Amino acid sequence: MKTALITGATSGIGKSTAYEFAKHGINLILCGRRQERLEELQTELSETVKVHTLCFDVRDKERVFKSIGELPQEFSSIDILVNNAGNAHGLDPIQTGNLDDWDAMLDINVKGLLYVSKAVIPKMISQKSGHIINIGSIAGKEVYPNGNVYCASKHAVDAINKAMQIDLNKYGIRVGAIHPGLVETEFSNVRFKGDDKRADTVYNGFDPLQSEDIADIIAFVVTRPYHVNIADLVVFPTAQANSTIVNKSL
Ligand code: NDP
Ligand code: 8X3
Repeated sequence: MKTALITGATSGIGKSTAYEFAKHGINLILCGRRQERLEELQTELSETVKVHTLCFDVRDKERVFKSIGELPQEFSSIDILVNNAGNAHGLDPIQTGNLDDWDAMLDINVKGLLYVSKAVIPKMISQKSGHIINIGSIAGKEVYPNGNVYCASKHAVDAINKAMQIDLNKYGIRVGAIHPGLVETEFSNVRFKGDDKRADTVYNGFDPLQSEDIADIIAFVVTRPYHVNIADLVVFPTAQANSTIVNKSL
């Protein structure tokens, strides 16, 4: 039985991936900051697979390394890492951007992903196998108005994904990124700091992706034969052509 560590498992894409992996019999290490949500997931998913939860902020270097370094024996070898934790904070032009938002996006989406990866990779190297899925974004392939620092953080994820593919190649570790377009999750509620009305407008008038759509793809990616590595995948809702063109008349 395989074990997967999923960051950002308390909501959206990470949460749906936890449910999808459980259906495939994959044991779970679920991470996030919201302890209550982690407990709810543990109660529910433990009926199907073994579940361990880790409550930490990915920005907290020490907690990240301690938590992953001190995993109980039955969870200590990790076959799959889903680097999913992340968010956009704000949507402002570069000249008026909020410095705390910038710090949050770069510290969580980029540095947090690096810390978790550095804590997990030695385990995969010693096992001579492993699979890292980096959740990027279309914002890591294009830049859109007012997306500036979020786009920079996701371009960094795209670069880190490619770098991991090169550096980990000799260890037989699979590395790939999935870059979704618009997925209806708590993403926009976080981006607009709890302004739920504004968040809803992002997904109104068309059929956006749901977190289950991405989870389904992640499950497909990790269930391919070991010689198959899906390296880089962009996924849009049908109504979306790129970051700025969304057909709301369908
Ligand atoms: P959600 O807001 O629903 O989920 C974000 C998850 O990240 C939560 O589980 C949250 O958990 C976790 N998280 C956020 N900050 C931290 C932190 N500092 N430390 C630990 N965990 C953290 O959004 P999505 O599911 O949509 O986002 C998941 C990923 O998908 C992100 O990387 C996002 O950039 C990417 N993405 C999203 C798209 C979309 O349109 N929704 C499109 C393309 C990419 P908690 O608060 O409990 O810590
Ligand atoms: C999330 C998709 O277009 O809001 O990464 O940046 S977008």
